[in-house]
Amino acid sequence: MKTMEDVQQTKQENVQAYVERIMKIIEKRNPNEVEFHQAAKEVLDSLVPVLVKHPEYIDHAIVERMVEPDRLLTFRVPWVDDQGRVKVNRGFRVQFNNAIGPYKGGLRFHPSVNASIIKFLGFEQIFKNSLTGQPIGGGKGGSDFDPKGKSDLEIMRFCQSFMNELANHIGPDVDVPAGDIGVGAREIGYMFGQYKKLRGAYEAGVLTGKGLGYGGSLGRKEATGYGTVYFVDEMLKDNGLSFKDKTVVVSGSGNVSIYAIEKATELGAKVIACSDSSGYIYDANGIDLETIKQLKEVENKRIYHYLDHHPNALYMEGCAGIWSLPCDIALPCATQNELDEQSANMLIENGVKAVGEGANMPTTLDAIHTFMDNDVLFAPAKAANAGGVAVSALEMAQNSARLAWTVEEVDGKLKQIMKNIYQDSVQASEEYGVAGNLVTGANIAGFKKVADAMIAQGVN
Ligand code: NDP
Ligand code: 2IT
Repeated sequence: MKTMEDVQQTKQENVQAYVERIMKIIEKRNPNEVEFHQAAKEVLDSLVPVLVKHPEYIDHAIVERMVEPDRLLTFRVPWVDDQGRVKVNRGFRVQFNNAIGPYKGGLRFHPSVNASIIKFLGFEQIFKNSLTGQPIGGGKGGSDFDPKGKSDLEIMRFCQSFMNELANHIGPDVDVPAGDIGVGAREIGYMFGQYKKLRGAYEAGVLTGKGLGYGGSLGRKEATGYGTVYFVDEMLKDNGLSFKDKTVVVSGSGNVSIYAIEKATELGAKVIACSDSSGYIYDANGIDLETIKQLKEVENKRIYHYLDHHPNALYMEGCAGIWSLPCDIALPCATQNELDEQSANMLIENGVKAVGEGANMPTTLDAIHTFMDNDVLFAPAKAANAGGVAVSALEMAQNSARLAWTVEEVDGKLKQIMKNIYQDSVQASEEYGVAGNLVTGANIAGFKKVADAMIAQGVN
């Protein structure tokens, strides 16, 4: 006779096989899109326990529907450089899922951008946005345009041309883009200006990350980095630890990194290293953030210029070497797959206690497993870096109400949101039998809300 355990085992195996079949379909339909496959695999593997417990999600083909975007737009972006030459880039917007709110997600301008990268980011955004507790769906976009070395006027002409097409597909209740790599307040300003011109109307809530003088929210610039540190702080506290007197390594030196460094330092940590795509700096005294801000936010210079101001610091070529530095806490805040298994092993040998993903998918799947197998506390991106998009949703709320909240109000809400995400992820991990695994916990918590909304709204 079959025992209850046998029945459970069979169910588990059936669901595992079902998930593997969906993974095969994804690989066949989206050939060569390795980043999208990676993001989908991580989520699908973690959904097995929730699908075993809730077969209705299988009956309603929720996973099959979620992995296929509502639409993927690609378009030509022609622009004229300062020498009068015509250039052509490719623009993207993926509108993945709007079951719980308008599509929402950043725009990335980087030469590596392609359909795979935009789809991995858009897919993850569905679950991240759900975790924030705010009414926002999942989307993402960008272009293979390289902002490096471009003049301000070239950036403006590119942004205007990009918006000439994108404006046909977005709106405050439709799809609300924001920044990501290579897109900050300057680019959002140029795109907002063009959208306003094309619409002949002031629709403040169409973009977030706007300047403070025209509808931006206090605290948005800092939100992703601060939020990551708030989340990691919750995780540390839950395990009897804190940032106080810890040695921290933060990769990157862009928007997320700068404000992660700022908050970690405020909480008593010493951040000893950061990087850009060329290399990393190490300052045994703790990084002087004002110098980084001046170099990256004002002068647009490479990170090695830190040594012009701090000659005792060290600069090393190549960004991955940053993970060879001994530290208690590692915060990858630059880009996808920047921390591989070899780097994970180096960090573990050097005694790392916690890793928090400020960037999207910075840790490879092998490296995640290595951290977990070695009991390193691991804060996954969808949960840990959700503070940026959460404050974007607060910016939308302020725009709708035609109000501007104080920085204390926004930061207080951000802190509470990060706490809630941590608790929801922990609770889901316990409920589904993988206590302590925040990757699975966050994926399940984000998934369920969207899945339930999709069932309620019928097949579409
Ligand atoms: P920025 O453009 O401000 O900074 C990006 C940083 O990462 C720079 O230091 C850049 O170096 C480095 N970097 C970019 N690409 C690479 C690469 N291929 N290899 C090595 N280093 C690289 O972007 P953000 O700080 O906004 O974004 C960083 C990460 O955080 C991304 O993964 C993004 O998706 C994620 N994120 C951002 C949010 C936001 O609100 N901005 C919200 C949630 C997640 P260099 O200047 O040399 O290119
Ligand atoms: O990856 C992300 O969450 C972002 N780039 C921020 C998106 C947003 O809409 O604020």
